[in-house]
Amino acid sequence: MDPQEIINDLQHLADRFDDSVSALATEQQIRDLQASFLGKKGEITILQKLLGKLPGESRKEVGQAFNQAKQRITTAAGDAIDGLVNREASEYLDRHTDLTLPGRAPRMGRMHPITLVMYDIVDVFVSMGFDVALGPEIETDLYNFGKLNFPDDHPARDMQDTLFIKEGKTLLRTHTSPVQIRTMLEKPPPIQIVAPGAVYRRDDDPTHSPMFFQVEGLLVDEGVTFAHLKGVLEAFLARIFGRDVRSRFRPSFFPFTEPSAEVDIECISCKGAGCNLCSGTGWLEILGSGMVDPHVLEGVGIDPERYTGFAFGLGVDRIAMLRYEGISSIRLLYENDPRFLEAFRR
Ligand code: FA5
Repeated sequence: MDPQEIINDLQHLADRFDDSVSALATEQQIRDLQASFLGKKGEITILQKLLGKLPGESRKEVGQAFNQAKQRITTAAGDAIDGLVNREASEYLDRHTDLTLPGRAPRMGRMHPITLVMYDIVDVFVSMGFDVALGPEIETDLYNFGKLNFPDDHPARDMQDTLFIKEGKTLLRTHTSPVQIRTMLEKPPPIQIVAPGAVYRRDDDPTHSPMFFQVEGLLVDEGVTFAHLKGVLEAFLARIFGRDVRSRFRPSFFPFTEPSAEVDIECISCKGAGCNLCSGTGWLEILGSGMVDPHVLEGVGIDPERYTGFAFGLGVDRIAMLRYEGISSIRLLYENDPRFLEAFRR
């Protein structure tokens, strides 16, 4: 047989495959057609048996033509099957997609109630001219206690059950007051800062959490008096709880302030009559404050004869619980149950 004739036949076979495959409607039909060309008894397989009878010099050329024809048929069969699958998929989507259905809104994240309250608190002080200062949560014993006038063996150190990292050296800060020390060591007066952040204590009950948030305030300048402290805090309480909230300053003790006062507001639940929330007292404690102790000023190189200052530290969680009445346990603020958090939209 003439080698050129075989090459022509192969081309015609591949063309015929192309023509026939485009009319087929199922994958099985395509596979059957492919087998009738390339299978054991397929037309190309039978033709290939002639290859051995060809003169040696033309075998190579004809062999290549066989390979090309087989390749064309295999590729065309694959393409035809892909086309069928795509067509079926888009027909399925056409049948089952209802473009008139409303879309599904993505779930939006929102700010945590503690963050919301913390921002509100900081905003009030910033509007009064305070700058924001930050400090590390892993603190030295020296800044958390020593420089704040807690003597080594003073029982005041036990007042705040401390989570030590290295006893006597490093710890998780128990309050935001060390930011006072860092700020005063960094720059001379006038100083007017608020320091928000997380603090840690060995505390765990419905109103105390092992990790909670405080906002510290510090103002140091010439001629600062207790009247300034009272004025700033009363203005702050009016902004956060409303103009008519009653407050009282109660004498207290902190090693780093003298005199010291804790500030209570009239119970927002019973309006002073006495209830469970205020343990029957009619008042709720929300912050500690006082005039910066002259020893503390001296310890950071500020002349206490020239400068005086006031400081305060408030519990953000406590304010959040009062603000959003109905938060009965501080733990709710830290469990991060989405059903609880979704209630605080803004
Ligand atoms: C202090 O931490 C002082 N550093 C505050 C201070 C600053 C006084 C500057 C004077 C000058 P105290 O331990 O009372 O003080 O804590 C302050 C507030 O933090 C409390 O009024 C309370 O609202 C809140 N608080 C204390 N412990 C917890 C706790 N475990 N969980 C949640 N809130 C707490």
